[in-house]
Amino acid sequence: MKALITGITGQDGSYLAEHLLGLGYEVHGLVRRVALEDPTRRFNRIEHFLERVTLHAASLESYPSLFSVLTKVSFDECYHLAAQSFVAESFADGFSTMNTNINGTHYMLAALPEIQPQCRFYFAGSSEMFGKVSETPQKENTPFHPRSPYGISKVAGLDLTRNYREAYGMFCVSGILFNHESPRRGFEFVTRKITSTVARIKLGLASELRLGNLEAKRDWGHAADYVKAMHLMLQQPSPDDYVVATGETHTVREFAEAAFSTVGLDYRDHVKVDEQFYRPAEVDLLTGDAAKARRVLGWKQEHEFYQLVQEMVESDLAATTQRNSESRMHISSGA
Ligand code: NDP
Ligand code: GDR
Repeated sequence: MKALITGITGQDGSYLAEHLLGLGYEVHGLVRRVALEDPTRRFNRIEHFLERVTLHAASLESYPSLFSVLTKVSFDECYHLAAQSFVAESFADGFSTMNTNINGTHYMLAALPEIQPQCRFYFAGSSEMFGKVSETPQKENTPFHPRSPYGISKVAGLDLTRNYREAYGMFCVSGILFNHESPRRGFEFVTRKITSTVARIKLGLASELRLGNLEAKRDWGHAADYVKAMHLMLQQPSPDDYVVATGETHTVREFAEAAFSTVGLDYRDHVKVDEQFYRPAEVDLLTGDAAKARRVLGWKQEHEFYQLVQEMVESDLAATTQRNSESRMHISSGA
């Protein structure tokens, strides 16, 4: 089996590639040319399996570059994960988020019926599509009310994916994934911002953590569990969309409390609320109902919330300790 992963350098792309390699897939990844030119910095999540995957340079902004990759190899499955994925950034530059996320998805879908109609397609939908939720927990048929340019772009991506399924009879599915985290999460997302700063505070390298809305509630799972659901969705006899979530919700405050207490600290001594991290429109509460994914796909989560928090804090403590001692050696050697 041959799979193409767009966004292979991201959190989910790296876990999905590992999972597919473990299943014996030939894995290809789509990366930006700048990443190929700066592999040490840009490939940090995938460097441990770089030798086992084939990378192709392309940009979501360029239809010809995507078309060209799709003409080179015949893929059985395509996981379209690449996106501008940071919600706050989508308020700062909604136009580029829309362009990358909507046109990028449309380009991928438009190329497939012509060149590779057999290729099964996965679109990375998001709980952000539910936005101002009309029911709790949210499930596949809960109406969408996105609250950010990012959320709007994901609704458009899901609609495009469904339309290619219905119009061209292609095997196209969307996963509606709730927040999922890991030690590979980007530093700007709140969980990693918290765990990386907890590590710095514990080691005496920082003293405070500035956050926005502490009362926002999220359904946080582990990325390693969620990529397995993506793969399962493409193994079904017919294409369909699925919610993937834990069904458990916690506030940002509770995440911070748990992360600080992992290293014996009290979050109230370090967390400061800073208005600059508030969003123009907030998604207050997300809790997913993954009953369909469990029933039809046989999917189950293997990590629970406090285990996830602990894993992230411990990983950041180890990495920060190592970086700190390397820079001390650097200074004492006079380099
Ligand atoms: P990341 O931000 O970690 O990764 C995003 C990936 O997209 C990176 O590989 C990035 O490449 C690539 N990318 C961004 N812009 C472009 C572009 N213009 N051309 C080519 N590649 C591009 O996201 P995650 O791994 O967390 O998420 C994967 C997908 O799932 C995203 O679509 C996200 O919106 C969606 N999602 C994520 C959830 C989560 O909780 N993690 C929940 C629901 C949906 P580069 O390394 O070069 O920047
Ligand atoms: P989210 O994740 O917007 O849910 O999108 P993020 O971690 O950025 O925010 C979660 C919640 O925390 C609140 N918050 C802060 N957020 C950040 N980033 N920084 C802060 O300092 C801070 N303080 C409070 C936010 O307001 C928000 O309520 C993620 C992304 O991975 C999307 O791509 C994905 O689709 C959704 O999850 C599901």
